Amino acid sequence: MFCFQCQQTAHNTGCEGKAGVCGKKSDTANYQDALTGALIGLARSAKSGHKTYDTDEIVIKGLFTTITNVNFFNDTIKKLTAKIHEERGKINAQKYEDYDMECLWNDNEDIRSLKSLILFGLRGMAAYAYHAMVLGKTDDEVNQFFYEGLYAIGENYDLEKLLSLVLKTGEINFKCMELLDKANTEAYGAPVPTTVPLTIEKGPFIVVSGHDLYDLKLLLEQTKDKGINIYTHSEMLPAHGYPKLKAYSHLKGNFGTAWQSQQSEFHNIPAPILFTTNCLMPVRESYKDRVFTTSVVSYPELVHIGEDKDFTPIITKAIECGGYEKEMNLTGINKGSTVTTGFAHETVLGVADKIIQAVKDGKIRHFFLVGGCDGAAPGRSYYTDFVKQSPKDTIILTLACGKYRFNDLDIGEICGLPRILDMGQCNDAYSAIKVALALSKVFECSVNDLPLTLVLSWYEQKAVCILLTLLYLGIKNIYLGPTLPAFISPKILSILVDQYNITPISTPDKDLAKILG
Ligand code: FSO
Ligand code: SF4
Repeated sequence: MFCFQCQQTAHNTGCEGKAGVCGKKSDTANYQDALTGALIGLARSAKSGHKTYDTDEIVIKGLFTTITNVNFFNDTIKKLTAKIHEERGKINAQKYEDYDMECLWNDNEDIRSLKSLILFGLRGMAAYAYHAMVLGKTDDEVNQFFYEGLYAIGENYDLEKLLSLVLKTGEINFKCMELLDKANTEAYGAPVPTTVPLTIEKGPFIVVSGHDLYDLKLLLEQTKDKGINIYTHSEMLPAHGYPKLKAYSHLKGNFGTAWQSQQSEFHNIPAPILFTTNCLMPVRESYKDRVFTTSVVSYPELVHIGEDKDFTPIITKAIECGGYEKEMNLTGINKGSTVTTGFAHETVLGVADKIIQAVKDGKIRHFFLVGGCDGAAPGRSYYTDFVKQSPKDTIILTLACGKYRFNDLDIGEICGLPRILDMGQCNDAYSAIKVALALSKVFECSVNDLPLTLVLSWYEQKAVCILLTLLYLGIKNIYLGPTLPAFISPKILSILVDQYNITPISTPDKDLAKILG
């Protein structure tokens, strides 16, 4: 096996041998490579063939399946690969070969770097396209680009051509995030500021993890009036801000913190957990019988909820487990007992006048977007310290699971606004971009001249496509950590540093002094 697609890759060079740091075994990694090679074969076939909605769906599912911490089950990966081959035959009578991923892993390091940026960006974007697709929203330009990008990986393109495709991945991902934002807000309403308890009430409950709001909505419907409470976990937290999800009185609060703490937080939990997407970690014995998967997530021996979305096995398990006997105060990592969410673009832009006046009056000196993914690397305490040390006249915008490092801190308010504003899941980077673009219009300057700095943490491939979107939009001076991606070669890094001034994080004091100085 060879895999270097995520931040925790071994020695920051690549996972090899019997298993990856995430627990993905070598045979699973090899099956995932075969699946990706088959998708490139399908893209070749689509070039002169006639792809359909089914083809798009298979491509999106296939790419999503290979994201870090999504699928650990060889059977489902092999079945999906067989479906891709079948589809290839359906859309084009001529037989196109699969691509051998070894060619990519052994290519010249700069070509490999650019092709990896495209491939990993496509994987991240596929997750967003998938969530929009289940809500009935698709976009031809987005779907078409999956084929263009996959096709390019199998071709001998030069650096210049690949670099332009890297930026195009960012451009199309912006459209894809916009599509998902539209899908979510049309289905569930625009998020509103909401306080979310971290306490768990007594009695049966179900924990829902991942990003898929549609799965959550279906589960809320099926558990209505059954005496079972529902708690979000990790990236599902922002669901509490959506009016049509908030309306369910049994959507009670949030369980636990970020994904990488699940093995200890789920230890002996008296309730089942549903994983709708990543980040699923290797499942421990103490809660193995209570983990359920759905959609593209799967793991050997766990019960998988199929396309009929009949959650009866989880409901039965919740009643069997019974929940806690009394209310449990499971506080956040900084010991806070509530968190807030729901500060998406509509809400923030709704108080734009107030924000603009506060900037003009010198009451808000600077905005930081401290967001991205969390992970187990020790260096990630940087983000907690950064927020703790940020001056009182600064606002912290945040999104994705990296927020758990600080979202339960009480760092006060400015002009009636909390200093920490949670804009949502990772895909809600769209909200942050919308706010930044709106502010740049008001202040008649470029986004790069706003009193705004992006301090980002990355872990998996959704962060890659978001980073590419920011680069496509010409956003400079991004601080990135906890380490730089192993798949970016020194030459490609120097291009990114020259053109965009991407800066690795150092220490909170030094970075704050540099930014505010
Ligand atoms: Fe986190 Fe996992 Fe949302 Fe990722 S839960 S790490 S970037 O899946 O997608 O932020
Ligand atoms: Fe390693 Fe990350 Fe790949 Fe898992 S997904 S095998 S941890 S690089």
